[in-house]
Amino acid sequence: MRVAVYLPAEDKTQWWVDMLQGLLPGWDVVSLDAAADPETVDFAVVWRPRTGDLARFRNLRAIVSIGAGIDHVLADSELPSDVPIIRTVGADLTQRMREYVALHVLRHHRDMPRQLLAQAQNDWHAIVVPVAPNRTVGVMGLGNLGAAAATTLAQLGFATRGWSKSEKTIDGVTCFAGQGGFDTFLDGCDILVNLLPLTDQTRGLLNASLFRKLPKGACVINCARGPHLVEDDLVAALDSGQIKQATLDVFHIEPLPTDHPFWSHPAVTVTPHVASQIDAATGGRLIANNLMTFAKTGTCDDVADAERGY
Ligand code: NDP
Ligand code: OXD
Repeated sequence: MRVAVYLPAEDKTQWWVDMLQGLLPGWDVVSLDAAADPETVDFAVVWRPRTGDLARFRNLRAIVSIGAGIDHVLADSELPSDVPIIRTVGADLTQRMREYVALHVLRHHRDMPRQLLAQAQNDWHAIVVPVAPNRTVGVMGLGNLGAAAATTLAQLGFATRGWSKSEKTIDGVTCFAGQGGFDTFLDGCDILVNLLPLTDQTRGLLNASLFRKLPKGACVINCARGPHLVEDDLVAALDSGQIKQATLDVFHIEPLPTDHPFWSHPAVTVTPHVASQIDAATGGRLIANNLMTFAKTGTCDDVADAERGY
């Protein structure tokens, strides 16, 4: 079997080539750019491939996304449409996202930004906040990551809601579904967490109309994809006080340009797409296992539904 690997950073590509080669003895793992005889390549393992990268492999059996999202693969307008896309997911990724969401929800809940501001002014300023059961947190997207994050928040005691496309039942979480449940889900959410995949239906969903449906002073955490957010709408909502604070892990352009206003906005916390970065060794093992299963059986657990976009 031949595997072609691509990540935007050349040194990272070589690192992944070497690691996967070690995990797939007897296979031939090469960098996508160095893949001679493209028609002999069986699998591509990619993060943010360039337009046309995958079309030249005419006999691909599957494409592996080095990540949970497949939007970065589907963004290629020349993508061969009939090749299955395999996500990279697992307990490591879920655990990391639980930690990130818990950290930032608690931070907003306990008003840490204001507490740190008081410290910077040598101000012994006790901020008393409601207890978690009196704070409503909503999680948009109840897949692998959203369901785990919502469960963690419920275990911490928050009044937790979730929203997904289809109906769900999750212990301790009040679940809403579809467009019909959207406004009721948002109404009263003090802290909103986005864990939706990026699709035509979800692009731009974090916008002025949504912010108006939240209580005044709500906080927003976007740890899914940058284009879910209409950036100017967030800045306007922060400036008017409709939204009190935002934590943003993902952006339209990554790395976030050094002159982007989010870097210095007093109500924005920026993290560099690290909410849940699978460690490469764990990711490599997951990918190698999926490739071996797919090569043997023609499928594996983590095949995404490219038509619905996740
Ligand atoms: P899943 O595919 O497992 O779950 C997606 C969830 O979103 C499902 O519950 C689905 O509903 C729901 N959904 C999709 N479309 C809609 C819609 N139009 N309306 C309402 N609900 C919808 O995804 P994961 O949990 O694995 O990952 C979510 C996203 O997180 C990824 O796509 C990626 O973009 C992002 N991510 C970010 C990381 C980071 O470090 N910042 C790391 C990893 C992922 P249903 O169940 O009914 O189909
Ligand atoms: C992913 C990511 O999709 O890291 O896994 O964003």
